[in-house]
Amino acid sequence: MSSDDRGVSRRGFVHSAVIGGVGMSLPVVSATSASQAAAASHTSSTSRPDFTEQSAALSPDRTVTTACQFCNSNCRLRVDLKADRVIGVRGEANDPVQAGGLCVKAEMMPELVYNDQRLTTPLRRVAGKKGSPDSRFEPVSWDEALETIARKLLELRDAGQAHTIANRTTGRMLRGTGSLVARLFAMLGSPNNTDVGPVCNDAGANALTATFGLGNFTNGYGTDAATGKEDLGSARYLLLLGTNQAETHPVTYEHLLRERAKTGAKLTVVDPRLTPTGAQADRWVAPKPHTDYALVLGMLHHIITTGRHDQEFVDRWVLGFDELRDHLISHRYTAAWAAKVTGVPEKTITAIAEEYAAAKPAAIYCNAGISHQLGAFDTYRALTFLAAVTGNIGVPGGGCNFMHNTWPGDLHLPPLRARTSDRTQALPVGPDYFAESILTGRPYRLRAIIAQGNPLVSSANTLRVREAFEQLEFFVYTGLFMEEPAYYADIILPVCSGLEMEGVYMRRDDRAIRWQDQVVPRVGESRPDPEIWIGLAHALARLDTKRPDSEWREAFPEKWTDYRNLWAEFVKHTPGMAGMTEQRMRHRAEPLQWPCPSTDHPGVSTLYLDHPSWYEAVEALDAKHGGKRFLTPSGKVEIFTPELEAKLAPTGHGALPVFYTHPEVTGSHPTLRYKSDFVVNPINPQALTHAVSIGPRQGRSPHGAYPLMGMTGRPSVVHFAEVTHWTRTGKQLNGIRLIQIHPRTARANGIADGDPVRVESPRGSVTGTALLWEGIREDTIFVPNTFGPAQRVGDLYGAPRYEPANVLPDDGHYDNLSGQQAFKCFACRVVKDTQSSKGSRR
Ligand SMILES: Nc1nc2c(c(=O)[nH]1)N[C@H]1C(S)=C(S)[C@@H](COP(=O)(O)OP(=O)(O)OC[C@H]3O[C@@H](n4cnc5c(=O)[nH]c(N)nc54)[C@H](O)[C@@H]3O)O[C@H]1N2
Ligand SMILES: Nc1nc2c(c(=O)[nH]1)N[C@H]1C(S)=C(S)[C@@H](COP(=O)(O)OP(=O)(O)OC[C@H]3O[C@@H](n4cnc5c(=O)[nH]c(N)nc54)[C@H](O)[C@@H]3O)O[C@H]1N2
Ligand code: SF4
Ligand SMILES: [Mo]
Repeated sequence: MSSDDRGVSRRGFVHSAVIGGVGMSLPVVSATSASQAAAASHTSSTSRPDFTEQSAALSPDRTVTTACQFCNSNCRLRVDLKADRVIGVRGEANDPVQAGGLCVKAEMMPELVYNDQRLTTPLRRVAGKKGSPDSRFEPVSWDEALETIARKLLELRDAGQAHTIANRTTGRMLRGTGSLVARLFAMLGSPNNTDVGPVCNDAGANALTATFGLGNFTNGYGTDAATGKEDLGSARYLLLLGTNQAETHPVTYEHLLRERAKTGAKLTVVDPRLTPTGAQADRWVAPKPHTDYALVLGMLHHIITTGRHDQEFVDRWVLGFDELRDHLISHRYTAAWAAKVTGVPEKTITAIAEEYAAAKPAAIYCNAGISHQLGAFDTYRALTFLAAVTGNIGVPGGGCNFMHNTWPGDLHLPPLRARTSDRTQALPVGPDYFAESILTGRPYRLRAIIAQGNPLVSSANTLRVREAFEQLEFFVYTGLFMEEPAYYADIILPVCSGLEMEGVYMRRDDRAIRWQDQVVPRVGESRPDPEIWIGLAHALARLDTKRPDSEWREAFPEKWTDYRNLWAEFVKHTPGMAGMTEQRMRHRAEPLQWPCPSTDHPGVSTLYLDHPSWYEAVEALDAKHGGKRFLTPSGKVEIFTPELEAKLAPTGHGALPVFYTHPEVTGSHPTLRYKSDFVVNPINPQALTHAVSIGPRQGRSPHGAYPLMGMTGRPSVVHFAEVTHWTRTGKQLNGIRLIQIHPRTARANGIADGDPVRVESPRGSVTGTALLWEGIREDTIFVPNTFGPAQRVGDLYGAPRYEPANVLPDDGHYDNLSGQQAFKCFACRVVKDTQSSKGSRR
């Protein structure tokens, strides 16, 4: 190991994370230039001596390469061990995108291993009301735990209630777990193996599929090996909406900034608040929350009516351009109209539109700030039209880079030979319908849920979710710690953290994945998820009286508990991944991108690129698409087709987007009304959904009593989901929930910086500490999510136990197509908290 690669990785980002914190006192809109930032990070990384060299205590015996389990920058980790204990975590210097980088969270990977809060054995409830902090559990063997679950699942199946069994995934799992769950649910006869996608960023995938054919992030980081050209780094314009990459994808964002320092690309960041991402931008644009949809329609109108679109690309590749132009004109979605809705000056809207249309190539990036809106699908569709009409799709440095729509999703196992029966229609898309189902019995009542992840913190309207889980007949929680849902569980199953597992875990946004080696032994009796599901299938084999046990065992061979064997099946049976073998990935410093149809194919960076390597991949994905550039029915970019219109119409939507927003956005805007009947969801045909109509808000505006709008989002670069709240470093660096309020708004409410405050919405209230921040709209406050009342590690640092931010948003308003929850807007008020806050222990 060279001292250089040690230096780059261990210092770089922890260092800049600290600078980020201090930056709060800097003038709000001053953007550090990327070149300054790059220069600063270089000096800090290479010019200092490395005093770990020749340190007897800190010279590793061996180093294992693995990957970080947190964000989608998907850093490769070199983990140093001494006497089989982790003594250091370094970044991969030989990956040009990662460039040795890591963020502060890499150091928390070993803290998940060496952690006295870890669950170490399966547990069974022995006393206490569900949800009560006094719930008591006792250790049981794996066999007993899995047989208890199997018995309950078979009892429900035998009573004709298989459809009332549901599973809810999280993004944090070994890849392929979902395929095992799907197989087990098919054999049981339940359609409700739901994915976390609808609460994360599925709307982006759904929109991409409708317009271009594939539901994935369209471009890639680094050099495209097929063309030898830089992909996203070659963008001349970067338009970021609702993504705070500096804190949520720091290492890939740093790569973009490095490349931008070379190209001089202009960066526009659209976010109602100034973040470290916006701090790097040429222009920060702060629309009213939940109105990006209008902003994009206004941009489209301006580009098309002033002839700034790419007529040649449109003529050759786009269906429905004329219909779109007529639609924008007839609805008068002008930049002036958009300015009124968003609060962004008209000349700013026209300027961004002109810059985006003129720069070639121009790349769009979006993440949860767009996905967590009521109109997520339609907003994303409008964004795909921006790229389509300007010819920014299928080109390096362009595209619609809708984050977290990465790969793999659907990994295929060999065909299931066991009998399966027709399944009832699944609940309306999205796990966040669980509470509604349990509490109202509509369309039917769920009776048993198995969960990965944390619905008691991450699902909207927590108070309602609690009520539902108190009533739920049978609940299995799988996780690392005694988190909030554990207190509602009948059975608790301990899972491994990232360093304890071999395989493919996280993935980079651009469809790139890495192989990770196991670094340390498993903690206690914890198991990786695939092993849990194979074990459950074998428990079902032992107890099922209606199906020969051989059917369960053949469907879930024991040898799949070795992840390498499971991966080999995926490689063999999943279209477009024949080149992604364990042997090939294991030795790469860089991750490998899907699709990748053979071991000598470099993997695809730019989707839809008019290039032989793309057409080769298309052939492997689906021979019937052979020769097509876009994977839509027509082979072209589809803005409007009569078929698409007919498909979406029963849900109340159309191919051409009509503006609406959340009823709790201030002002008077069209919004959604939900019909009580169910229709089949056309973009998710195995599930039902409610149809909607678009019209004025019904009932009174909530803003008399709740004059502000609240947004939620990640607290800082320090925390990843709930997991890092269970590490000492996490709670030490960011144990307090800081509520961002504009100084004028704070003053008007008698609030000073650092005051304890309470944020109240029509649903509930949360506490926190006021952070007066000029970089936020005066009508908007920001409430960090992922805090929860069970996070006892904070007690060590006097950090309060907090109610989850999700007591604030409404679960009754969601995108009826994608299932996305509107986490990013709720009517609220903020008051000084006169009583000190203590969260309950759930
Ligand atoms: N208000 C608000 N709510 C939100 C969001 C928001 O921005 N605002 N964001 C939404 C988004 S984008 C997402 S993705 C969801 C996340 O929602 P979830 O996936 O439900 O929540 P996490 O906090 O990521 O899940 C953490 C849990 O995963 C467990 N865990 C960690 N690793 C593993 C593993 O390998 N296997 C298993 N079985 N468990 C594991 C941990 O023990 C912990 O219980 O939250 C959503 N909720
Ligand atoms: N450190 C860290 N990194 C993470 C995660 C984490 O928990 N912690 N989670 C991972 C996961 S699962 C996900 S999905 C991603 C999420 O990554 P991001 O999307 O970057 O994260 P968020 O903070 O949820 O939201 C991004 C921004 O949206 C803004 N926003 C809110 N409302 C609006 C709006 O109406 N319009 C616009 N334009 N912006 C709005 C917020 O102010 C916020 O700055 O991050 C991943 N990476
Ligand atoms: S959290 Fe993300 S940026 Fe930080 S080390 Fe892990 S993968 Fe890299
Ligand atoms: Mo997410």
